[in-house]
This record gives sequence, structure tokens and C-alpha cells, in this order.
Amino acid sequence: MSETAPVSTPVSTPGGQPRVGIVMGSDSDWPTMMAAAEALKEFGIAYEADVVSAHRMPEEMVAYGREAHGRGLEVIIAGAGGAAHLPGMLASLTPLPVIGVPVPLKYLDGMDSLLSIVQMPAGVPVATVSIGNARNAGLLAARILATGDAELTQKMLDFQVSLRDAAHAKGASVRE
Ligand code: RP5
Repeated sequence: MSETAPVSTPVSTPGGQPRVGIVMGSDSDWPTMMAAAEALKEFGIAYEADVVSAHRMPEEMVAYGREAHGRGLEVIIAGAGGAAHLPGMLASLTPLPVIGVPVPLKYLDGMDSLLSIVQMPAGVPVATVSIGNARNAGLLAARILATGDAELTQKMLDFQVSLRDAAHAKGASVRE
């Protein structure tokens, strides 16, 4: 998907039932959120992506949260910036694990988004990744799905080996 592609209509990876729902408050979040989609693609995980604004389309947000589990989704990744209520509201509406991505905006460097998402009341968890780190959200979703999927677990182990090898290679270049 291109960086400028709007996501006002749902997009899905080919290959069947999406397992992960990626949602965001605005299409302006997509340049950040697309890293989650890229990570899922690397692991061959089917996903859907859409704009579901907590403030501009609250009825649609409630419907998304209520219907996600019944539609077969297994994890939700939700990103928003500023007064970032989307991940927490979705977590209140669904039994699925919700991963929140604080999207950095022009002002406050994403600290507003981070604090809006991470400070959830007891009983309504959101697994919050670092500011702008949608890639980690995609990787965490892959790990959650891997708990019941041996093939995916092996892919994650292979990925971790690739990280280690890349780190070793960097060390070698410094030691030369
Ligand atoms: C939030 O407002 C969105 O998640 C986005 O990060 C921010 C700005 O949205 P736009 O004005 O760019 O549509 O709800």
C-alpha cells in the first residue's frame, strides 16, 4: 500500500478471513500505521485496515468494537493522535486484545497520544506500544496469534534469529 493511500474504505490482505483489524482515527495516521500492516504482511497474517474515528464517527466506532469478535477478528490494533480515545473505547467494547499506537502529531510530540492511550483504568487493558511504533504493534499482534499457531511461532523464532544476526553484523563492522 502506498503512503498516500486513503483507508476510508476497508482494505484487506488477500487470502481469506482477516485475523487482525487495524483501525485509526484519521487517514492522516496511515503513514504511521502502515508499518503495522507491513509487519503483518511479513508474517503472512491477513488483516483489514480502516478509519474509525472515536470523535467524528462514534456510532461506527461502537459498531466496530461490538462486531469485531463476531466477525472473526482476533486482535485489534488501534492508532490515534492527540486526544487518542480510540484504543481505549474499543477495548471497552470488545473481548479481543487491543494494541494501542500513539500517533505523534505536530504539537506535543505524541506525548498527548501516549498518555491518552496508556493511562487506562483497571479492568480495561490496552497494550500500548511506544510513540509512533506501529511496527511493534504488528509484531505484538503476530506474537499473540502465534500462541495458538505453531507455524507462526516458528516464523517468530526465525525472525528473532534474523534480528540477532543483524546485530552481530553491526558489531562486526564496529570491530573491524
Ligand atoms: C485524531 O486526530 C486522529 O487519530 C489523528 O491523529 C488526529 C488528526 O486527524 P486529522 O485532523 O488529520 O484528520 O483523532
